[in-house]
Amino acid sequence: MTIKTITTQPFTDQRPGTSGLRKRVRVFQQAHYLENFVQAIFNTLSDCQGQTLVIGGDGRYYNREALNIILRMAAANGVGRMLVGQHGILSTPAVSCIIRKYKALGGIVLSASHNPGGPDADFGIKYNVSNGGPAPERITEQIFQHSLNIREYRTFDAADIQLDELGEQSLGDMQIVVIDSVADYAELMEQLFDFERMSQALRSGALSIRFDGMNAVTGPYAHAILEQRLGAPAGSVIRGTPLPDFGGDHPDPNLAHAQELAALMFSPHAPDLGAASDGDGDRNMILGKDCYITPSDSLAILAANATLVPGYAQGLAGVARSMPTSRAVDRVAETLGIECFETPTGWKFFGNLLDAGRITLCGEESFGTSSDHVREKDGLWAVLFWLNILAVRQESVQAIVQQHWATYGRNFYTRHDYEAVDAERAQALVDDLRRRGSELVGQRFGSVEIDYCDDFSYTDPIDDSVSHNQGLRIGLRGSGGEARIVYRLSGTGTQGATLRVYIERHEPDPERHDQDPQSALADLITLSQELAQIAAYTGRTAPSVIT
Ligand code: VG1
Ligand code: CO
Repeated sequence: MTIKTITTQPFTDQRPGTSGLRKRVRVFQQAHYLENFVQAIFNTLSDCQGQTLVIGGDGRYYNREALNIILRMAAANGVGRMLVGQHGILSTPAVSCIIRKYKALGGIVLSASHNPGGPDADFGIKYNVSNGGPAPERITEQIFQHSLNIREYRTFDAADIQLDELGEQSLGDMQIVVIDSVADYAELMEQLFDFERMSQALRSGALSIRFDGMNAVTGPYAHAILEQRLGAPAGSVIRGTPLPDFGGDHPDPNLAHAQELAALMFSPHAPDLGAASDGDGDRNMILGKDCYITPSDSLAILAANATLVPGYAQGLAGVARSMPTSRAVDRVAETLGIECFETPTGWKFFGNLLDAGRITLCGEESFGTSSDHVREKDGLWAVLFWLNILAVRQESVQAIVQQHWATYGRNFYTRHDYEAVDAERAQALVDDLRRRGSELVGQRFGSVEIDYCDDFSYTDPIDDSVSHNQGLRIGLRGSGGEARIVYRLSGTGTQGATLRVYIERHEPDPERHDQDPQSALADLITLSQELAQIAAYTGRTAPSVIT
């Protein structure tokens, strides 16, 4: 076995997006493509000699091949030890947990999250740093710069690595340890939640759950935690085996893609809690009998009920939400008298606040919620949090959300995505709206008036780093409570551009809480299309996905 240095040419499109580098599988399969990016990571980590790294993926097509390539390159780059999930499987929150627990230098997550998998679908790679969280922009930018200048990469001449049996092996001077994918994560969950109480409720039938693993990575975690440890009856976890193509479905936990679960939850046989997670296990969708909880509301409700859960019984230091997330949690923070931060989209922006102990809970409207227990969003954690609250309060999900709205008012919320539109046209739409922003202020449209229009910039309160152009915010006042429309372009898509439009209005009056968000927000939805001239720029008269 020898180290080889391979000559290569740079690719120009390896700038990491909102969450790592995501491309079509066929792009990654081009000669040297994955290798270049991985070498760019090693070049950025000049200090990986003799260090420990964690690696695993969501089991999608190309997971094993990529793992073998990366392990050989790690050995050739002087890494001391690689902790690898058995069968190459680790959920994103599990990678974060393991990096922290074993004090690794960092980790590599192989996933394109909720994007479909298979030879004609998507693959992705993301580097996480020693706090367990996604690399901050400063580091992803360095990786990109290295990728533009790369001329060679290092690899090891060796046979494929055995990933199915637990235990140690070596590759040159590097040690490879195949670890149980679930054990460390499950142990952490046991420290945070009241497993005894939840288990009693589930075993006695007082509480019931249906969890949809969407044929993706959370299946093994959900089987082990919900069914084996907590004693939920067999069958409580559906689609619980990770498949390379996720069974041909989008592993995206929303009402459109978790149809079987959604149908059950709106039927007479609905269990108390319905939930789903995404491809890599960091997202969650929460449903009750006949009710769907908006992720923004879920964050607010977890914050308001946190002290019912042992791991958070001491109260919260503060909370944070991504900018487009509804402001429901802001109201809870105000009542609790704690800080609430508004960060750009993407989990990497929560890392500093969590490390500094300024926040305990944080979340995004895109079905992401988590706390300071790891540095990633965590799907199953959110489900256990809800389960713990239900076991303590012994009320339905619907009763809990209605009481929450009665106390804080309801933030009606929806996100409209215009997917796979022409990238230049989408950028022109945003640029044009930004230019017209100041003229719009003070203008009336029907019953609302534009209060402000800005392009969101964020200064990190811990390290003062600044991120510009994070989305256009339009604030509105007028009939109903304060309202907001936000526009931004996705940083995770792999085809053309995706325009995301986020629409929100606060409604204090409980008499008006029982409306469908699409009708409660109908006037703002129309306004969102007109203000940005969406049809003229994209040729689309309706969004492709509504969540
Ligand atoms: C989307 C979401 C964002 C999330 C990101 C990664 O990004 O909007 O909130 O952090 O996906 O989530 P964008 O740039 O496409 O809007 V995951 O579960 O795909 O890693
Ligand atoms: Co994900």
